[in-house]
Amino acid sequence: MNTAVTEQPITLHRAVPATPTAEARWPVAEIEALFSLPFPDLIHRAQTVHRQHFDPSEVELATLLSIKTGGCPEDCGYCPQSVHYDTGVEAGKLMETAAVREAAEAAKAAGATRFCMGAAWREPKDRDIEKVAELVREVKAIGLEACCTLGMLSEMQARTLKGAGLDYYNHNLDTAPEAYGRIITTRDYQERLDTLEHVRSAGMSVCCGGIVGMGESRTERAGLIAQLANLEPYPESVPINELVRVEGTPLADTEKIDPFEFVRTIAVARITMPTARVRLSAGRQQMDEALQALCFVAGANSIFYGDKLLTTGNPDVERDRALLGRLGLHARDVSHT
Ligand code: SAM
Ligand code: DTB
Ligand code: SF4
Repeated sequence: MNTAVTEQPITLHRAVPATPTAEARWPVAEIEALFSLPFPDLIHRAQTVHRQHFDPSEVELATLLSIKTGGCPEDCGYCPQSVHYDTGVEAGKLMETAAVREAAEAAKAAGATRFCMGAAWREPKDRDIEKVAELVREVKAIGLEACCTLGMLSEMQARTLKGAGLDYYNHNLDTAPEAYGRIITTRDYQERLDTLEHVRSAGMSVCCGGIVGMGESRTERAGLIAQLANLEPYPESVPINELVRVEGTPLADTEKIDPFEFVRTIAVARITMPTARVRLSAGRQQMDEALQALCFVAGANSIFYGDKLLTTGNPDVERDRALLGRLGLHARDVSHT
């Protein structure tokens, strides 16, 4: 494929450079200043912004399904699905359509409105995209919002998925540019930004966030949020994951992040990306319910819903329903929109 000829220089959605410039909407230093606010002040600001744009008692329920598990050639230091680490995750094939349909129907029946299909690929092959496009059509026919996370995507592949009805594409920046090389060596930051560009130019909504608790500094956490918040436009969906420390991965023994620092990260994401769905993502199984409640107060308004993430556990649906009930929160309902 002659990409040199077909690729246009695109400036519209370009992220700010790693070193912030005067034009950056959110300089890293300003984001760090938010992180440093007294906790009640930070939460108050986040709640105020949240209430300007959302019903503060509404939470989106998104169900994840690993449609192709394990055997990934990338070396992401957090990931149990990388071939580089011995984590006990077995490599599988792409799931059959009927099994995916069944999982999507079950997610819908349980109350989810978004269904996210994840594959342990560095990048899909064109023939994989054809198969995933079929899965997207199935999910849309059930009446769910569809999201995929399949690794790096070319512009053509993004267009094919958009044509099949894909609403969101998830591709995380994971961490700040300066921390990135400590975590992943097999693809660079710019390649991630390029995929986001392809998703945008195909007309899909962007789901992009990162992981905290990988041993990064507060400045680096602020650097991740700056990258996200300075995307033009910023992502519609922002998953904030706490590292799930999986035995066998290089990050398994990383010190656990202070829970209040995790809440601060959610609040700062809410303040800097006011209209985004901020998702309290991986790591909930390791959190107590009071901490999750604080995350909702800090502006999180989406969760992964279902007893499994991709390969690791997540609270079961009864427990989540009970938690939302105890907090007086309700699930987002898209049937009238
Ligand atoms: N292979 C594709 C890719 O990396 O782009 C898609 C699937 S990958 C598992 C999606 C995201 O899951 C990663 O970018 C990372 O943010 C998150 N993730 C993976 N392992 C994790 C872990 N142990 N803890 C928290 N988040 C994790
Ligand atoms: C995201 O930001 N978090 C999800 C989803 N996007 C694909 C994945 C979390 C994976 C946690 C580790 C696992 O279960 O394998
Ligand atoms: Fe592969 Fe994605 Fe895991 Fe990285 S995060 S090893 S690309 S499955």
